[in-house]
Amino acid sequence: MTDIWSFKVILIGPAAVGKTSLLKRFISNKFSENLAATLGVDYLNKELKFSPNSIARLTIWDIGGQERFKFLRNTFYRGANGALIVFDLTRAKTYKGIKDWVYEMRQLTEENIPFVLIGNKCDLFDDIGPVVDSEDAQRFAESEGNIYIETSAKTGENVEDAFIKLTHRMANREEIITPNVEEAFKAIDYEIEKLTEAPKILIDEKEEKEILPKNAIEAQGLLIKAFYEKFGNEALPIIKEVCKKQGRSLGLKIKKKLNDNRLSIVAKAFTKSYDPNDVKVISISDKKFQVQGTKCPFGLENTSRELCEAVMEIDHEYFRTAVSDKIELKIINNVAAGDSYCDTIYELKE
Ligand code: G3D
Ligand code: MG
Repeated sequence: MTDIWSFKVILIGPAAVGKTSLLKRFISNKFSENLAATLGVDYLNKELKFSPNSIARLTIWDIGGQERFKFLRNTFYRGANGALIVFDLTRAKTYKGIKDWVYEMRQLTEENIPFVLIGNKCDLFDDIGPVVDSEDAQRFAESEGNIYIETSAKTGENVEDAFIKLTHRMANREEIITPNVEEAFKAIDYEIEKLTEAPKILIDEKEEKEILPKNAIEAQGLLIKAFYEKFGNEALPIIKEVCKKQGRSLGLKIKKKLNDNRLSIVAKAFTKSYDPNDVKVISISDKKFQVQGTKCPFGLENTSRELCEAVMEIDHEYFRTAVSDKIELKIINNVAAGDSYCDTIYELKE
């Protein structure tokens, strides 16, 4: 059986080092002398057979190195599984800036993603001679647990090799996305949308300024808040009980869909039900899942910690059902209690 993997790869580095040329070479085995400077973000797909039984579907994102595209960086980096970090072997300045690129990448990607450091334009060695210390580049890449390769987009030297090596590294460390799970996620996305968004209430701009629920979850939040305001702490066990049932129902559906009870897999499906702008995954493994959010989907901001805990019974029960009843939930911060963001940890206690 052939394993199919999906990876997002980003191409980063200063302007004019040859990122777009490397991409074109890899995708279509062509080199074009007159590429227009990359405008904003561009991405291309390619299937790569990287071992006898493994195919990777790579989505390769290319960004202009120009400062003026800084605002696109979050989208660009989000969800990347690996990076090619490129400098120009004929311009020392491009190598000096590489640490800043690594730093930026580390800030804006979720985990310690693998990279291949690329010294490009090695075809010009004979004309120009060494401008950058290759051994230093190698040491730097290795100090970060990664590798260094010299390429030429012009002759094609080592270009495919760089992509293959990166793909191996992404596949080797990937505990989160197992083969074909990506396909399963597409199916559950639809399911989750139906469950959590139910018919969207159409509202015009003017009405939106009043507190009107935008979807079923916000409507549920309004009801919960009204109930809590009227009955105070007495309402909490009732809210908790109902939310637990809701979590169990969602958990059973996901369990059936995924047919895999590892925390990492369930957590990944769970995050897909949120707007990626509102949540940030801090860590994800089969033992622990930590996630932060800036917005409460129920609109419970500035109510109380107790109310948040009661409603979070949905998520807790979801994980208990879909993973194991040994899942513990710790709420470190929450916007309901007035914190600026929510921070929660789900841990599998054996
Ligand atoms: P970028 O996407 O990093 O900004 P480009 O870089 O791919 O646009 O390439 C910048 C310039 O370097 C281009 O030249 C391109 O032809 C050239 N180039 C890219 N890779 C190589 C290489 O491996 N060897 C040589 N000799 N040149 C390369 P122009 O003149 O079009 O600006
Ligand atoms: Mg470019």
